[in-house]
Amino acid sequence: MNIENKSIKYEKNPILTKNDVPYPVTTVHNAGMVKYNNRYIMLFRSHTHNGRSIIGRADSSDGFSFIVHPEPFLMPASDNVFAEYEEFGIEDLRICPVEDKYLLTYSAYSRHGVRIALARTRDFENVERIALITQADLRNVVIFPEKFDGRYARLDRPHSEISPWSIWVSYSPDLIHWGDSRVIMKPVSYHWDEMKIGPGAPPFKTNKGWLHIYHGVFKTMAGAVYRLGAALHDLSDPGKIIGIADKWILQPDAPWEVSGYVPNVVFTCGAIPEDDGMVKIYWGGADTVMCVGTAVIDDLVQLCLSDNRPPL
Ligand code: M1P
Repeated sequence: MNIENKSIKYEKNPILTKNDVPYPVTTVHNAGMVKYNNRYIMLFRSHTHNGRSIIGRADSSDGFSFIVHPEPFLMPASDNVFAEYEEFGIEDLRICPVEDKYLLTYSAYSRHGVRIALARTRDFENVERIALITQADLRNVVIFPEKFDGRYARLDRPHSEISPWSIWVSYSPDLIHWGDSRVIMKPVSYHWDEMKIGPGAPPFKTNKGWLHIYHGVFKTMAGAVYRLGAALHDLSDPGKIIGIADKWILQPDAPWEVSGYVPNVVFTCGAIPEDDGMVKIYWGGADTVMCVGTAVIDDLVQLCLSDNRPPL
């Protein structure tokens, strides 16, 4: 299956389902991804039987065949301030390699709304929760791997009633206090991402800019369709967008993407660039299973540069 004739969906998708999980869950989707000690680590979201989500871990030597750990990786917190804000579950974790550690950002759901929690690990065995780094009504936060003029940078996605949900950039001196926020990328009317957009995989460096795979949503009479797109950010100024591919790079068309817990969804939280110039893109299909595909990084960069749409 082609992604704009530039890349392929893996022929043995889905690569992980609830049947691969040794504890009771109803879905496996929207996983954060990283290559650590030459192994691929997947931190995936699962709905449990009460409808609330937890995070599991699966490992692989090739990025395609994964074995799930016997116990969940992260459960909603049971004490301190995190317990109050994770009461309804934790979702859509991203793994952001920053300096010598891995920052984990995930959606924390509670009676107060959804906000983003930040945790950190060095070894994927011990996880330390650091802080709740947004107020309510924010999802999908990815942190850039490097600092810019001494500050960390992130892409985030506040909810709004008067504007389609858009991608913003924010900065922080310490990863805990964030500000200097501004909108950098908005949905485009009557376009595949016209309803809302959101940060997807943590951006990775290419020689032309930071490549960011994001999701965009189009509303139809039969519901919303979630697709993936590509955007290129300036290497020294992540708030500056160099180009956004006009066409989507991936859309739901396999049976397990078209039908499932939420139909017509491909949603990414992780992509792994490889030394051979390829990138493995991972996505949840229909909020139910995990899938993978590969693309040539230079092809995605060219799509952003040569056939682009306005950021705002
Ligand atoms: O059901 C599709 C997706 O819906 C939400 O996406 P967004 O953040 O754009 O609103 C999230 O709940 C996501 O987990 C889910 O895959």
